[in-house]
Amino acid sequence: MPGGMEARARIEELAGEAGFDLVRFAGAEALAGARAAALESRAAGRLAELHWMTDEWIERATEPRAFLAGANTVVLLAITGHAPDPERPDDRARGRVARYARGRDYHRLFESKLRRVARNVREELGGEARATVDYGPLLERPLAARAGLGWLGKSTMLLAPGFGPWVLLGAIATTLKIAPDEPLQKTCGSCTRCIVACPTGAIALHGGVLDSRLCISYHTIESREPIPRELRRQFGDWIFGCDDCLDSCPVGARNAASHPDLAPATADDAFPPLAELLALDEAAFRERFRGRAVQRATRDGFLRNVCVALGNLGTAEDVAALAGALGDGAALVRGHAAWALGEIARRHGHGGAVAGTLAARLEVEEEAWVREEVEAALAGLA
Ligand code: B12
Ligand code: SF4
Ligand code: SF4
Repeated sequence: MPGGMEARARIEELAGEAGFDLVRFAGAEALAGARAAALESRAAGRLAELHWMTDEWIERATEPRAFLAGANTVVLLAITGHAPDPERPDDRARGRVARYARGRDYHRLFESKLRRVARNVREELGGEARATVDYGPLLERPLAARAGLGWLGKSTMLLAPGFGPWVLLGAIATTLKIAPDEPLQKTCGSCTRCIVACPTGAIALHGGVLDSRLCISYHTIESREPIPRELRRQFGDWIFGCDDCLDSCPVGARNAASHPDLAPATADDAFPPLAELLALDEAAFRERFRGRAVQRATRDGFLRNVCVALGNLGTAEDVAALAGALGDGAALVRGHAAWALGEIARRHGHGGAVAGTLAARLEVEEEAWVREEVEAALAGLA
């Protein structure tokens, strides 16, 4: 079985042909430090309700040999995605989608590229090879740090020299023995910009630790629950993910290079007009976001996010759409629509009309949590 420099050079070539921007190699030993840190985060509740991230998942995700028996090397592959914002029309209330999710779903992009490289590793180089991206069972950031692809920043993002946090990661474990790259001797130094920029204080003051319970990205993408009322105003216009800690990072900030397969976003992809999104039923949601990462939020979760953004930015123009959402089939949407109506009325007046709409809902609403949201909104208008 060929290994060493020959295999390394061929894998670099295959990765380049598949369209990866960066490739580095790590040894496949267990990630003991990351395992301890992740288990501690889970025990402390900082992984929130990521149900799939059990202790067993963490044990496996920090043991490349559980992912691929006999693994000797993990190849880390990255593409860069820092497309600049399209111009934001100033016509009506618009939300904001995290940059990575504005175009084609990068998971699909990675899956086909990684599969191609892994197949070639098996067929040409004769090693076993297994690929994974994001939701697969390997912790990618600590592996990428081990491979010297970047360093772990205070935002918890992996920062790659020249690109900063604007890299997405995938990995291929292989039985081939390839000399690993060295970790970088770099740190964030005295910089604290991401900690200051985070609207909800989700990053620990000393950096390097994230509390998902406070993270906008967690709530708008992963959580299927109500967004805690005390956090909603901090969400601003984010409706899927959040880039505030990435945008604040000076590393790679001036490099707007983006992978050609991540299509440049249109204004409506990056900043969708909010009110019209409330009209999406299940089928229309699937159609509107076909092949996009936004689907992960689910229709009800996404409309919940839209309501929160409207509560933060909406005007009298948006009251009719929210009043409609107050009758939505999903309690999650109805409850957040009530909150948003209360916020708009508080900011823009129209308290009387909104109070009437909310009171009418209370007459028919049966869900206890939604009733509580409607009552809280009414109390705010009293
Ligand atoms: C769960 C998850 C989330 C969760 C939790 C994130 C978190 N920070 O824990 C939520 C939903 C909040 C999230 C948000 C985002 N995510 Co995310 N997420 C993941 C996922 C699936 C697992 C990460 C995880 O297990 N976190 C738990 C913590 C405990 O582990 P960790 O952060 O990976 O590793 C830490 C510890 O191990 C510790 N550590 C490591 N070694 C050592 C050694 C010692 C001694 C010690 C003490 C500690 C230590 O430091 C690491 C960094 O803090 C990965 C993909 C993957 N399979 O790895 C993507 C991933 C991390 N996410 C990614 C992205 C792009 C994002 C967002 C930018 C999306 C967005 N725009 O909204 C945000 C950024 C938020 C942020 N500041 O991290 C990218 C990050 C790329 C990069 N350059 O870092 C990844 C790698 C996906 C990918 N395939 O590219 N994400
Ligand atoms: S993604 Fe947003 S909310 Fe989460 S840590 Fe970064 S800035 Fe804070
Ligand atoms: S903003 Fe500063 S502290 Fe935060 S990750 Fe970037 S360099 Fe590190």
